[in-house]
Amino acid sequence: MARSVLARPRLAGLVMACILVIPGALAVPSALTVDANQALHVSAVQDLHINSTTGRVVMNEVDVSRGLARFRAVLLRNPNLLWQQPARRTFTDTLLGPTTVVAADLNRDGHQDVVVGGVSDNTVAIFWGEGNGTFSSPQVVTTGTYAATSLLAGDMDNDGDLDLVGVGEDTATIFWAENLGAGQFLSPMHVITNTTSGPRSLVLHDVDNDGALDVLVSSYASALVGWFRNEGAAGFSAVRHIATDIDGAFWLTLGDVNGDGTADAVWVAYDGLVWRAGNGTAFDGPVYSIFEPEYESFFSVLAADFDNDGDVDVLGGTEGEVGGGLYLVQNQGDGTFSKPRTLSTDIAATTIEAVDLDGDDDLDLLVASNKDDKFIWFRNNGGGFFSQPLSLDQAVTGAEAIHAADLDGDGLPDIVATIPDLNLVTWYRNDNWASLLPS
Ligand SMILES: *[C@@H]1O[C@H](CO)[C@@H](O)[C@H](O)[C@H]1NC(C)=O
Ligand SMILES: *[C@@H]1O[C@H](CO)[C@@H](O)[C@H](O)[C@H]1NC(C)=O
Ligand SMILES: *[C@@H]1O[C@H](CO)[C@@H](O)[C@H](O)[C@H]1NC(C)=O
Ligand SMILES: *[C@@H]1O[C@H](CO)[C@@H](O)[C@H](O)[C@H]1NC(C)=O
Ligand SMILES: [Ca+2]
Ligand SMILES: [Ca+2]
Repeated sequence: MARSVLARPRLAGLVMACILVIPGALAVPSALTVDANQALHVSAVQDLHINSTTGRVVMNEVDVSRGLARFRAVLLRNPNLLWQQPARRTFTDTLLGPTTVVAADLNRDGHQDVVVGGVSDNTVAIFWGEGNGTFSSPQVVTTGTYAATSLLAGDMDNDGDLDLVGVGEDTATIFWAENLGAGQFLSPMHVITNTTSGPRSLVLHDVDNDGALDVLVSSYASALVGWFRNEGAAGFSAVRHIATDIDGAFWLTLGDVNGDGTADAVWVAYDGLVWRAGNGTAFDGPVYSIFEPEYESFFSVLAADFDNDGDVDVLGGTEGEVGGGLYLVQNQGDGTFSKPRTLSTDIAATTIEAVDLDGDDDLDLLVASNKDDKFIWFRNNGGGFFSQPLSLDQAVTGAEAIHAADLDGDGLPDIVATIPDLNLVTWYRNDNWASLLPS
């Protein structure tokens, strides 16, 4: 533990802060003094080393390992003591009302491109990436009546390039734009449905194991969680219900909740988080409740292994009259869930995504909060125990979409986001955030 803290260049700062934060935890070496305000000062560090036999951290002949360990625990819980908010990098401020954003290599040059939808003039625009953080000016790929409020990239026609699938909340439409390769898209777009009013979240997954990506959608207005089967050249089937008798469906996601090797559907119902098993052909069996809070309504949900114990947990965000909350419900290994753990009670998550931002092999949490005008992330300290929120950007009126992708080719996920009220598409470079934080 202490060894990795000491391996860092900011050693002196750590030790000093350690003493200031938790003075009681340390034996005080002669080089330390206490001032009238009870602050401790290191007047001279004559010697600071790790004993190679014992592994203990020794300062001026006094063992300070315990103090450092306590300090590390404080930092893990509140890494804001070391965290610095990254600079906002702007793609553009000229597209009107950008809502959704996704990154994908659309022209197969090995670099991530950035696609933005939902602009007020019904365009889907691509910023072509050069793999080093430089992007082209926006290229409008498709115009029409379909303002995308959610976009995903997937190879819908199995020709080896990534196509774009979008939902237009206002036009009851789910469409896909066919990539002809090299960044050209077939016009007009293919319409999967234009009768699903208010489609919200979108998932691409091969539900029936036939090698073609199907399109799953949830719609609050249509009280629908359903999927459209990709039938190849024949287009898409009519909607197939994941469940009927739906009471409100904001957000849908997939994850193998019962560990049988098939993706199950997890969604936000009016009164809580629920799931239903996939069986390799469709969705089947009872709709199980995961968590039903008393005074809040869930808005967003993710299904992933947050505590690294090999099963799929569920993390949901609520939006209340005031504020909102974030809750992790851990899978007990068999599709039953433990009591929820609270990450926050004052963040209303509009968009959430799970991604390992600090390279320690667990899933951190990215949040855009429209209500709180913030982009933030929560660091997973292991075991699904999350840090306090770390600010990526704040005072961003109408923070909407957030998505992680390596935009500059350094192997670390960066963040791309939209702020429709300010006509902004922005990104935040991950310049090795892990090095700013305790490990
Ligand atoms: C390391 O600790 C051991 C056990 O306390 C002690 O005997 C030894 O002298 C220490 N080594 C150094 C270089 O201080
Ligand atoms: C990125 O690469 C392109 C093409 O090689 C080059 O023109 C541009 O200057 C580079 N940008 C940066 C920031 O290195
Ligand atoms: C929906 O799609 C059908 C069939 O393609 C088309 O005839 C109809 O005009 C569309 N409706 C709207 C509102 O776009
Ligand atoms: C899967 O579920 C569907 C829908 O309930 C059902 O028709 C089908 O028989 C099930 N398949 C298997 C293999 O259980
Ligand atoms: Ca294609
Ligand atoms: Ca788990």
